Amino acid sequence: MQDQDIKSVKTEIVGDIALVCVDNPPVNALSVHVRRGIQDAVAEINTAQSAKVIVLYAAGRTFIAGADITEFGKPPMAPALPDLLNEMEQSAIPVVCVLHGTALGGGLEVALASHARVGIKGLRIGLPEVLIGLLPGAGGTQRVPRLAGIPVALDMALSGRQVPAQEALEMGLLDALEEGDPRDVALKAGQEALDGKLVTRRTDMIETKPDDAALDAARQMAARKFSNLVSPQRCIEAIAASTGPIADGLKIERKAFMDCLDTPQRAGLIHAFFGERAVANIPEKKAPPREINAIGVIGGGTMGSGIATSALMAGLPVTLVEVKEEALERGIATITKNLDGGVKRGKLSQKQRDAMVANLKGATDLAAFSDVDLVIEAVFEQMDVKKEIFTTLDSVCKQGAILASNTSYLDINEIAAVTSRPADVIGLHFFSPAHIMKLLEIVVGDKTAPEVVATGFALAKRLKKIGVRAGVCDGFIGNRILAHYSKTASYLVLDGATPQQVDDALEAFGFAMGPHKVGDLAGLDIGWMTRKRKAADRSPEERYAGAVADRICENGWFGRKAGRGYYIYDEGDMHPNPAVAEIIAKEREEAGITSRTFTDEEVVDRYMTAMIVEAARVVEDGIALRPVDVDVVFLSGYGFPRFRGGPLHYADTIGAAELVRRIEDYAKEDAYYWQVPTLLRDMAASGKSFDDINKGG
Ligand code: T1G
Repeated sequence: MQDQDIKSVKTEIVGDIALVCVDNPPVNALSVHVRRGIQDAVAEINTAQSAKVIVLYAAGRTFIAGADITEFGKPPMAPALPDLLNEMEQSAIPVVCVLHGTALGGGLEVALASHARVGIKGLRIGLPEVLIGLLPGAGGTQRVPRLAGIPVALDMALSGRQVPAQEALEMGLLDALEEGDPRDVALKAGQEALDGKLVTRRTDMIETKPDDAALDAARQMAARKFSNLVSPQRCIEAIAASTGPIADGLKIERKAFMDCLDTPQRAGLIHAFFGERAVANIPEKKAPPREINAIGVIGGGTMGSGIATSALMAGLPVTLVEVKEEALERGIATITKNLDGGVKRGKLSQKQRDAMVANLKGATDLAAFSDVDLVIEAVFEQMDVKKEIFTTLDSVCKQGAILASNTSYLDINEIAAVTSRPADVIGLHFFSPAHIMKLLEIVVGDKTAPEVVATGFALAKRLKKIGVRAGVCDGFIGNRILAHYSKTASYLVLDGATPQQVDDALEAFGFAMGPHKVGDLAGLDIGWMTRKRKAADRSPEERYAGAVADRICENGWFGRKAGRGYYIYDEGDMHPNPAVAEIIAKEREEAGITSRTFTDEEVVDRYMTAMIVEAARVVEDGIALRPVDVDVVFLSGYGFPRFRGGPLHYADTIGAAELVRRIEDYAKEDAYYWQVPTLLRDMAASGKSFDDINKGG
């Protein structure tokens, strides 16, 4: 046994019971030293016959939460988990597992290969491998069907959901449910196994009941819902094999697992997993966050009511202020409707919803904020209106209260400058619908205090959102990059593609919705206002991208809410708006453009290259701390396909040199729009990747 193994896995003999405890913080991941420690412990107890039952449990906040994801992509180190679990299953001395916290993936598979499973109240189990581009790779596809049937295995392995302990007990994946400290429960379970009260048996000796109907239904669902992903179908194939001898099924599972381990989408999904945690690594990490016990929201429109809903769902009391009574009532009605939606979707109980509504107060005077700890302003995107509000807030709010703006692009420094407390001013940019979207851009002004930044991140965690630190510029991270690459979609249409082709190509790439459909959904008038706002600043060298959209808006066709935009929305039916084709033809004629065809690949290449160009500039300018911060913004706020890991992770699959070549090629058509960012040129010269930069390279 190696030193590290001794530290991670400890054996304690108590009478005829051998307690084997895994202790590998923070989540008892199955790192190689844990696997070796378990293997040695089980072997030694069998050799020495030092006990009549082995009980495996874990220290800390959770039982084993899975394989050590940081080991993926590195050379495998023995023992491989499947081999360890087969040895454990064949142990002559019965092995009982005691589970607490979140027993996930390989952690659940360890339990499934033991001879009985005892859960501790509050336990959740799951097979989340599909969420990181994999499938259960250590017997989960073979042992869950034996214990709980094929439908349960399909549900858990294809959804990756966490199953509460009581449900797991009813499924047959747990043999008992206890309360108490893991070691105490382990001792009790060991004694009950010795007394025959807890029945132990080998899972591999149980036959799986065939269920072809469930398998066929799963195949059809996966083809529809996961058309871009590899592992779901491979997972179904492995579960189907569980009706045969376990040795054969394990071989099929292993082959499928190893194939998926090598896919770019496994790399993309794991990059997303760690990225969502890396973004909390900010310079202000050590600053003490301020206590937030009550929040004020100004503005009961779509954003304000969404933000208020999000805060109420996190258990925070909210005071909503609107200028007029009827606007206030409308805001409160929207919030109540949002909460009722949560009940309908099974996210909230009626009791929880009622408590949240009771936690909401309304007022039409900013003086109502005299005692709140944080105010979030969500009114018109007009600087003079915001300045007026922040001037008043500065006088009515208590010392130490944080004043935040939900602005999506305005200058936080300019807003802070009208107050006597610029250190307490910050941007909290939510994404609509604010009570659903995970992303929260935390915009840090020049004078924002470190503890105010830390408070923004603590608030994000409390609201179950992903906070990403952003510097001050027009559009911060996401909208600044969007403003750039959305022009490419317009240029493609002006030069020969159709809006539908652009949408279809990008949806095939993995976007949930193409840019023209997104525009129709959000409202084309928003972009129209932005173009007007920016008209004065637009360089004469820039090719105007808004002509077609302007003509559409001039007809009042603002998209879905107007019944038509790029598409016509007719009672559930949606099809291209023929008038748009006429507008495009006219704009081409007026601009003297001879239209050309584009392949779908060219559409994707141009669109993604434009996104990468501005994303590189955002990193270069220090608006985003790292490339991974840009990835997380796009994964959690812009519908970027998660299996691709985000725009700059995707850029690494192309490589800086090829990107520079592409940009220089496109620049022959439009040297102003297509310019190589310095960072990208340096990376092409040094051979560095964005991941190297993430790692501090
Ligand atoms: N491997 C390595 N590190 C992990 C990890 C893992 N599986 N899970 C979490 N961490 C790190 C995480 O990066 C963070 O690090 C810290 O632990 C706390 O995590 C063979 C192949 C368990 C529900 O997919 O879902 O088993 O930032 O912030 O919010 O078939 O972590 O502190 O440095 O998320 O309390 C399957 C993934 C693996 C579970 C806890 N298992 N983890 O949530 O804490 S594949 C998973 C989670 C597998 C087998 C296959 C969550 C959590 P740092 P955290 P949390």
